[in-house]
Amino acid sequence: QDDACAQRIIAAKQILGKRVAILAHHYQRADVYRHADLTGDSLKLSFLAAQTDADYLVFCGVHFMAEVADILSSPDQIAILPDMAAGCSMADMASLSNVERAWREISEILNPDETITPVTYINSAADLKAFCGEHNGIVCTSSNAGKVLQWSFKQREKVLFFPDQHLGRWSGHQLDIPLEEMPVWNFDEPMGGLTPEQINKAKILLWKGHCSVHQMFQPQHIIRFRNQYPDGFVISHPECNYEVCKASDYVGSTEYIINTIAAAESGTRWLVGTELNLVSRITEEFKSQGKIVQFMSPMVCMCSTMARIDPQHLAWALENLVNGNIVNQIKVPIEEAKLARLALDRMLKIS
Ligand code: CIZ
Ligand code: SF4
Repeated sequence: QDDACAQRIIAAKQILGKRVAILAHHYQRADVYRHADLTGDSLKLSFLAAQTDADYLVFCGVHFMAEVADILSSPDQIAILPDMAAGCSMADMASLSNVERAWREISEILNPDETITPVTYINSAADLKAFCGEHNGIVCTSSNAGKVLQWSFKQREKVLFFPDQHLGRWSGHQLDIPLEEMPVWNFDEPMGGLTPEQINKAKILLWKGHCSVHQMFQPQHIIRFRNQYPDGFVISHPECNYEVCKASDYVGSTEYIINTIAAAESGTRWLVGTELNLVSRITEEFKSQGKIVQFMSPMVCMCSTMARIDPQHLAWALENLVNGNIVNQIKVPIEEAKLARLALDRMLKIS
């Protein structure tokens, strides 16, 4: 059955030719990833999407990535997400209404538009990127969060960082901001559950959001590895919690993780704290170079929402294109896209 599906995908691709580009994120499952024309992290994929002449960008990733591809590509290109249920649980932890409420509540004690730069991780809905565009804020990725924070502090004294508290905390820590100046804004409570003193003192207000995949990695996984392999290296994604990042030798985005291990010497051993599909793929890839790459957790940590993009959905979306039907198009409303583009362009300019 798997084979039959793969054959359908290959056949549809052959008919569509250069009219279609299949993009796959690093976290994508192997049976989908193998059909990709372009691969990378969300930002790299969006750039690649904007550069191709393909009419249809079939995005094998999650919803916010297809939105960014739609925003950055030309107006006549069409972004398609093979399964609309492929969301990002972290992105869902920040909604426009909750962020707007935070902005209103903060304005009871200080003028947020004069004192706060809103920064949204690329893992967020387009309307939040638009909010940042409108309020002189900016987007960041896991590759450029530090640079984006530095830019933000040049604009205003404070940052509201959403949705990922861990990326915000780690990036702030890298800039020597003390943890007590980075309180978490709990949107379930009035005033984020913070006192006016805490808000006044804060350099970064972190959002109560996290990645359900990366939260599974724990410091004891690293301790166990180091006891067993004292010469081994530990590399983690900044969506991991602070203790895990602190205990790692290297912390960075998926592109950074891949490039760092690629540049390492043969014979080295690596413990990697990020999504399982990516780690399994590079374990195989680097084996031939004599590098041992192992997954950080004893549990299976996969991005289950991204895994919804399976060969069946991909085949279905492609065959519809063959028949002249566009299914599951991701189209960000024009005004929202314009504002989101502002916040994205600010990031692209400094990174
Ligand atoms: O931006 C991306 O693609 C994500 C989700 C992670 C990363 O570090 O590349
Ligand atoms: Fe979202 Fe986590 Fe999946 Fe990344 S791994 S897309 S942050 S749920």
